[in-house]
Amino acid sequence: MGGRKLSETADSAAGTSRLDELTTWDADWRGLRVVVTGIGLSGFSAADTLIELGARVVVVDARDTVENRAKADTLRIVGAADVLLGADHAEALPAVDGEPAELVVTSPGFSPSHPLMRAAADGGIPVWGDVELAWRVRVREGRKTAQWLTITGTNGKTTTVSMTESMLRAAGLRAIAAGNVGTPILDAIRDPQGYDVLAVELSSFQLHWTHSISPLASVCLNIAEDHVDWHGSYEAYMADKAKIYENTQVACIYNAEQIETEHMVEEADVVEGCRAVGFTTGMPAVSMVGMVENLLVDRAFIEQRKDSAAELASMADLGEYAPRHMVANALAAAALVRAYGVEPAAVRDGLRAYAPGDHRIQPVARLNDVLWINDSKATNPHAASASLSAFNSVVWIAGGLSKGVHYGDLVRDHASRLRSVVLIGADSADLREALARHAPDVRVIDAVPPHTGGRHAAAPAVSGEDVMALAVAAAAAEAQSGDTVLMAPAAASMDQFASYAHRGDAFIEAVRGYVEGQAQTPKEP
Ligand code: UMA
Repeated sequence: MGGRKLSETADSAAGTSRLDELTTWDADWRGLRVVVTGIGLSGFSAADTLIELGARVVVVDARDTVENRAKADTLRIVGAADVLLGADHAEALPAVDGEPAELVVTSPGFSPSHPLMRAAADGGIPVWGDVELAWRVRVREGRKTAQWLTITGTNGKTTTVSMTESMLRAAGLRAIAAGNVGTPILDAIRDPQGYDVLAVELSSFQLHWTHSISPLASVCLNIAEDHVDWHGSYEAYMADKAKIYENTQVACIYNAEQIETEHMVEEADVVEGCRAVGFTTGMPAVSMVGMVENLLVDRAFIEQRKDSAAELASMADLGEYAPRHMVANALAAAALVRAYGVEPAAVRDGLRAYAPGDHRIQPVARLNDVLWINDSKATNPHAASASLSAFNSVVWIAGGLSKGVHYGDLVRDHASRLRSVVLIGADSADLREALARHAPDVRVIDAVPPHTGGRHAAAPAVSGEDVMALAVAAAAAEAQSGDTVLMAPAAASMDQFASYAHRGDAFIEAVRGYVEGQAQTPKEP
């Protein structure tokens, strides 16, 4: 870690002098020609903000849907120069009021290889994400300026950001979890009451398009292969994740059990005086938070850290199902809020108040000594591995959009705990192949038999609800007393479901249907 001046930004293109001045809400944004790409959650809030600031805004989105048309109408009413919907508009950057754009503000989903992003790069037009824009407008006369605590990682971001929010609120602060977790960061920034602290979840996509943010404290929880298709390579994905630490002011928090995150901190340019603080589920060394027996403790933010530790909370404060990675997330959240100055009692109270979100190792039912768990949020191998580790004998429901990742290690590491695997997903060939190679003795069952539409594009479509009902029926037939049926697909959901939440809901509904069906089945005398 080395100190550096904060005025250095990473705007790559030349001629950014006007943009360099735009570092507060009250700066002169009037007439700035901006193309906003995407009219989803973040694109809409970015366009709306820029219009409020007086910029001239053209919005582009490849999808011409009813929902997007309604949003387009709203933006036109509030003053957008133009809104262009449809695939034809996603090829070349439009002009704004007849002149080239001075700035592109993109939604996170647009990858650097997208034609519009390429056009911006070729034309020397800077590209900011909505998070960069939010950072630039966070200071506003007459409003309080929130500090940012930033969180990234392949898994556990949403849990950690929610725990962080809960701890901050327990300390009596006005705080909100924003960013990738769901509330666009610009909506949080524009809240009229303002916040003391923002707990900001940042995806690798958002980090890619972020250049100058300077959080009070930051953490990369862990790193494993994901989103390779978007970033182009694992190395590029890691490099974007590492940006979380840039310009951090007080504490860069790393995972002491994953050396890559420590290396990221070592390489980061941070504000002079910023400290590196580790978190571990083992005994903490000096400048770490960690565990001593069943207590979460702090050896980083207390004066006598050389020879003592402060108790933050106990395992019991984390609730009934607290696998190891949940403890790690709690420790990371604790380190973030301690860097801000939150007292230990608020860490404990925040953990007690925290209710885990749905779809994350969520117990759904227990019947005939079989536990049914929904982990639809396990959209990649790393997350699925964490939940498989928590159970001994598993009927595993898995598969979906693989996003170009590899399944070999996952299957090899967990082959011994698998009773059988029920495959969902329109095409789970990669996972099937890994199972054949690394777990040849484990039975693999297609939830949707191929001839009814599972793996053949020409076959009739099967709804997500039907897929899950078939998967649950197949898993029920496999499961024996003491088993866990775990739906942790290690893949994205969008090939068969609208989202991971839809996939999880379909699972819950199917399990409940199955359980009710069992209750109504007359028992043998
Ligand atoms: N679009 C295009 N072309 C593209 C990509 C997108 O035209 O190549 C358009 C789509 O037609 C759509 C809009 O852009 O109308 C969607 O933009 P987006 O995909 O960037 O999504 P948003 O609705 O803006 O939501 C984003 C995050 N989505 C993604 O990063 C994909 C949300 O995270 C986040 O909650 C929201 O901003 C608020 O900050 C979701 C997510 O799936 C939960 N994140 C990924 C993850 O966690 O793994 C990264």
